[in-house]
Amino acid sequence: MYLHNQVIQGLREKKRAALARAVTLVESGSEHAPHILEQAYKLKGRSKIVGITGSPGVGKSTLVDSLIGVIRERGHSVGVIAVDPSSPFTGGAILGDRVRLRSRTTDDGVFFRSLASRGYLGGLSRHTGEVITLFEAFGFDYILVETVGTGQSEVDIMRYAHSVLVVMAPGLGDDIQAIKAGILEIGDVFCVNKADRPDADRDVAVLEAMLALNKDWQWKPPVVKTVASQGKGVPELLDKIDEHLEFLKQSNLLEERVSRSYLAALEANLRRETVDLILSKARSDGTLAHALKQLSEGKTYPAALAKQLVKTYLIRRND
Ligand SMILES: Nc1nc2c(ncn2[C@@H]2O[C@H](COP(=O)(O)OP(=O)(O)OP(=O)(O)O)[C@@H](O)[C@H]2O)c(=O)[nH]1
Ligand SMILES: [Mg+2]
Repeated sequence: MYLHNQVIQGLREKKRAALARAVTLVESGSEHAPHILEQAYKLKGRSKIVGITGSPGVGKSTLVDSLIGVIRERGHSVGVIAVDPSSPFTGGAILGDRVRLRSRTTDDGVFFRSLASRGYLGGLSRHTGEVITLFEAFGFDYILVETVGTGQSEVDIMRYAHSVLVVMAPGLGDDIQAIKAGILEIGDVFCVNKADRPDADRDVAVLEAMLALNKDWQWKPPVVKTVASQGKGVPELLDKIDEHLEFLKQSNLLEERVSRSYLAALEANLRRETVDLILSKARSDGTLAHALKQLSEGKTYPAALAKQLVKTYLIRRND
C-alpha cells in the first residue's frame, strides 16, 4: 500500500501516529503531501477551530493547558497547534493530579503539534491551513491554534479560525497599544488572564468600554476573567467560545468564516506557486543572474525588479 494510503487509513482510524506522520509529510513538502491533502479535504468534518492570540507572556499556553482539561472533562477531543511556541505546553498537567493523568502521551483525545510560521517568505506558513485540515480530517471536536499576536502573520493565522480568542493580562503595558493595532476587530471572545493580579478588574472595565463604542455588533464580544494557572474562569471561557460558535451557526456566518479560511490557504499557496514559477523561469533563462548583478550595482531596486519579473513571466503579451 502506498504511504499516503496508509496515512489516510490511519487518520480514519484515529491513530495519532498517522496524524503525526501526515503533518511531517505535509510540512516537509513530501511527494505524498498532495495525495494526503486531497483525501484529508474529503474527510474533514466539523471541528471547532479556535484561534488564541495575545502578547508574549499573557498566559496563552497556560490557558490552552487549562482549556484542554475542561474540554476533556466534557468528553470532547482536542488538537493543539502552537505556531512558533516560546513557552512549553504541559498537556493539561498544570491543574494537579486530576488532570495530570491525562498527559499528552497517554490521552488519545489530545494531540499537540508545533509549527514554525516563518519558514517561507517571512510570512504565514503555507502549511498552517493544511495542518489544520489534517487535524480536521482526524476529527477532533476542538482545534486550538496558539500564536503570539505581534505581527501580520499572526493576524493571518487567525483567518483560519472560526472563533478568535484574544488574551490579555494586567500589568503588561503594551496591551492598550495592541487594542489600537486592530486586536479589537479580530477578537470574538476576550480574556483578561492573571486575574489574581491587581488591575484585572480595571482592564476588564477598559476593554468593555472600548468594545461598547461599537454599537453595530451582531455579536458583542464577551470579556471573561481567568486565572489560567489555577483553572479559574476557564469553564466559563469555554462556554463563551461555544456560544460564539453557536451564534455563527444560527446566523449563517459560519460559512463566511470557512470561506475566509479557504481564501487564506489559497493565498498562501498562490504566493508560493508564483514565486517558485518566476524564480525558476528567471533562473533558467539567465534573467536572475543578470538581475542580481544589476541590484548589486545599484542600477535597480528589488521592488522595481519584482514588478518587472511579474510582467515578464506572468502577464501574457495580449493581456
Ligand atoms: N499569576 C498568574 N500567572 C500566570 C497565569 N497564567 C499564566 N501565568 C504565568 O505567566 C507566565 C507565562 O505564561 P505562558 O502560558 O507561557 O504565556 P504565553 O502567553 O503562552 O507566552 P508566550 O507563548 O511566550 O507568548 C508563566 O510563568 C505562567 O505560569 C495566571 O492566571 N496568573
Ligand atoms: Mg505560549
